[in-house]
Amino acid sequence: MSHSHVLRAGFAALGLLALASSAASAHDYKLGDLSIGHPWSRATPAGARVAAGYLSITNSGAAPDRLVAVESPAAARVEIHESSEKDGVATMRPVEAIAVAPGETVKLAPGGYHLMFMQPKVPFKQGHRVEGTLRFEKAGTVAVVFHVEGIGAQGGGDSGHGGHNH
Ligand SMILES: [Cu+2]
Repeated sequence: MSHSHVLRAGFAALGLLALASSAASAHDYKLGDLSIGHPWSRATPAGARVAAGYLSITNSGAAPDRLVAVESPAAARVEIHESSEKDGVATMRPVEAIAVAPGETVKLAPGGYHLMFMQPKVPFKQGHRVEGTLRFEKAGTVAVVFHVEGIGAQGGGDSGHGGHNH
């Protein structure tokens, strides 16, 4: 077994896949009437106690659903947060769930709803793949992979400037 295989096995045990994915996969997920678009995260500085997670949820069905829980082997736990700004101060608080109405797309993005990986087991580095499981009240669970982008990333994979090629 080569050194790099040993390293990969270690990352996999933490839910972090250090593999280069094949180019330009669509990177979205289907669960019943829900589609999950482009889960991504931001690289964290060494010693960071939290890492963020972002994605979009589209409900093409006729009934509302709610994202109620997220799990990941890469962190002690994952919380659902909402950021807001009050008097020029950015704050965030945990929320119990994120509702997605029929026909609606909800984006988890910097400055709004996001997932918070609490106590990541290793720093998230650009190029890492972080496994997670999303649990919806009605649709059930779906496994997704978060692509870790650079520290300054704003989620360019959805905005169409050159596409998402890692
Ligand atoms: Cu947060």
